[in-house]
Amino acid sequence: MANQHFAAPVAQSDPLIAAALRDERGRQQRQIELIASENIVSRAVLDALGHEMTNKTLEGYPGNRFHGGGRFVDVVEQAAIDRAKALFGVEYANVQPHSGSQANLAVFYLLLKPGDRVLSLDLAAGGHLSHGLKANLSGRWFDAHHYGVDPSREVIDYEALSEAAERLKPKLLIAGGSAYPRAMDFERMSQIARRVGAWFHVDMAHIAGLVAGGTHPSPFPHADIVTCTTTKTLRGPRGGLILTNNEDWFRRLQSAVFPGVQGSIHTQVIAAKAICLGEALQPAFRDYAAAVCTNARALAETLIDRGVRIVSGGTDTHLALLDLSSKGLTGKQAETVLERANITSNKNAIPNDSPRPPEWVGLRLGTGAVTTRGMDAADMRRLGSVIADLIDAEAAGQSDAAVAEAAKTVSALCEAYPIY
Ligand code: DSN
Repeated sequence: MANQHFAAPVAQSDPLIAAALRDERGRQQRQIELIASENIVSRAVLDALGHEMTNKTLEGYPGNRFHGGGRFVDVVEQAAIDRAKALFGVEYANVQPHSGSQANLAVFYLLLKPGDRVLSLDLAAGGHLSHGLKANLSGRWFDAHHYGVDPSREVIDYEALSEAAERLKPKLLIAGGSAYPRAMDFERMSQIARRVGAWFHVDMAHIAGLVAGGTHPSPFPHADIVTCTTTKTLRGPRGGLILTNNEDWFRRLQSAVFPGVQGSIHTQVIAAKAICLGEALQPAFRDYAAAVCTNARALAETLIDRGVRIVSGGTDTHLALLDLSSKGLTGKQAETVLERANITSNKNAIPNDSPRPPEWVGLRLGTGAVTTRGMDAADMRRLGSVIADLIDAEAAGQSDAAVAEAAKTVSALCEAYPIY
């Protein structure tokens, strides 16, 4: 008789978790996902994530491991490294970080000492918590300062950034974030970094797929070091990458990841990373990346036409940031009414927003996942109109009818563009 430890499916062995897994699949099928950090991975990526490779413990790097039995994982990790290098046109890649934050931590471990100064995009201007937020280890251990956006145009104020860099003389200048909708001028930022003797680190987590697909300027050759996640627009598993052309750093970078900030690798995730990087190397991925940006523009323009203010007046990327203050709503109220109609989004700070999340007036929308489902600009105009109806109805305090109507449109779109 088969050993039940190996044979029993989760539905039999753990009904509570099986039900939650089933319900989550149903939720994803039924809802339109507009959270900018999410996407929908391929069946091949899912196959790798659920593979027995997860059983394998390994430390070290391909060909130089601390445990035996690693030859097939070596194949997988070497493929991930080679594909990352080919995709982003760089000399060196470390594919082991468990997340974008871990990748950033390894960069800090490589380049900084506790107390060193960093200069990064303010969280409320679209930055990321791992770039020096006081509540994060990066803000606790480093002397973090922030640059922001020009108050009228709401794009990075490069003059002010340059002045701050001259005054503060940071050791590391960090670009990138979670809610910045515009293309970043990496060349200009690298010039500022060089002038003040700082290293230039780009965290391209949100835009990695757009860089890979050629719809956002690449941080290379301007950045000294680049981190990203493999989720989001790159459409892969939860995990991180570190990329550089600096030969002198590479050996120390390897040690910074392991044993610096991590132990054994997530073997099955590295297989999934290799698959997603292989997918991103296909010509079709360029079409995908272009469609993501076309869709984001169509969504933003529809909302603008309906009187919703969009931070910076539009988007160059996969995301748009709505300012709901003129509608008298918080981001949380908007997030909630959208969710009642099966549209998933998240409240977000906008530049100069309240420090208290419940009072934030921003809502962040991203088009990575809907584009993966196959939706196009016409669908985005339909969706934008539905979202505007929901916001207006919520602002008027009468959202039930709008929610019911919107849910019908969402259901029709989900049926037209099924997943899994
Ligand atoms: N930084 C978070 C986000 O952008 O939603 C998670 O990646």
